[in-house]
Amino acid sequence: MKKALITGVTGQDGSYLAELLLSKGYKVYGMRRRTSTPNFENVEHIKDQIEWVSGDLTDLASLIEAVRLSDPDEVYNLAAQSFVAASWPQPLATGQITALSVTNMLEAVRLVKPSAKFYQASSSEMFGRVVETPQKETTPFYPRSPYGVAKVYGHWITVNYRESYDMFACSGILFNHESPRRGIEFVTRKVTDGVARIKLGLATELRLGNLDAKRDWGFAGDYVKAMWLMLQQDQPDDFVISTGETHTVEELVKVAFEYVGLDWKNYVVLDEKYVRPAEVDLLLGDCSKAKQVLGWDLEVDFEQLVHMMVDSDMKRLSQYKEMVSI
Ligand code: NAP
Ligand code: G4F
Repeated sequence: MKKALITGVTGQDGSYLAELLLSKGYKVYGMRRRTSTPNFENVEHIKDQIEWVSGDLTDLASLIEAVRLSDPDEVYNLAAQSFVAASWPQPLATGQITALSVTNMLEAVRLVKPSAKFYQASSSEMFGRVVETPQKETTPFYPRSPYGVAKVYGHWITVNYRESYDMFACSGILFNHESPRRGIEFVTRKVTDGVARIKLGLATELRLGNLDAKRDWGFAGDYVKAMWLMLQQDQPDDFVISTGETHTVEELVKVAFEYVGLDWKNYVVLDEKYVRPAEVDLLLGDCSKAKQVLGWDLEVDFEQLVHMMVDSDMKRLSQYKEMVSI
């Protein structure tokens, strides 16, 4: 039985990855940090199948202990301060958690189990003010947020440990991926939650920032398969994972509102509060290397993804509405 350690297992990707690895017969160790009010929402259905280890990315001793306890064949480093907008008001915390802590995790693996295969969650946000389109593995980085800068550090330190210590360390440069388990602040989920609230009479408007930004949005359930595939190769390498399609935030809004029979123009209010100090205007990934080398492909397209998320929020909020009206 293979053993995997996942950091960030309670997040969107961690929960889908844990499901995937459990279905493949892995023993899954999930690392979570202590919080006053624990949140297992994304993993409630598999909570009892996960071996829980306590650890905080910023605390090397706890990571060493997590690696020692789990003795993993594979380590998936998914934990991060992952919300771009929060990285301007909290640049230092973002740097500690999303950048420097990658070195903590790599050190823990190097010291305790250097033969373990290591996956680092890199991001298309590193391309920022893009210097070529579509973006691929060789496209230079130009990050536009403290989060993007932190991810560039995480990316290069992973490459550096691979080259310095001959560790099997891979970096997945993943473009935006979403699901019903996406955090509520991210634009896709904010929109599908907002659409459901308006449809059910729980809200009258949806306040958003820049509607012109373009993103390459895929389904998280498809993307975690690529993470696993990267660690099944003979040689460690870095891969772009994307859909190869880009859509504006306005298109996202239109598809979501139309799905429930509403015209978005009657409900969306532009609010400066959600406009960022520096924007990433366009992301569009070229994942031909992953298709060729990993044999990876998508199953869910953009419309199916938005519909899936609206359906899920409609269901959740209908149940809530019924409950409060009893
Ligand atoms: P997410 O839902 O925000 O999950 C982040 C996870 O990290 C949560 O479980 C969180 O735990 C944990 N965490 C945060 N700080 C921690 C700390 N100091 N110590 C231990 N755990 C900590 O993120 P996601 O969307 O699943 O993304 C997974 C990874 O991929 C992240 O590194 C993200 O930056 C990267 N990424 C995401 C995308 C995307 O589109 N989703 C694209 C490219 C890259 P708490 O519940 O305790 O906060
Ligand atoms: O959903 P977002 O907050 O995601 P963003 O900034 O692209 O970052 C996500 O994808 C990255 C990969 O490229 C990950 F590394 C990162 O961890 C995260 O998962 O915003 C998407 C776009 C932005 O252009 C933003 O300005 O939507 C625009 N937007 C417009 N109104 C909004 C809003 N974003 C949010 N969150 N909230 C708004 O009201």
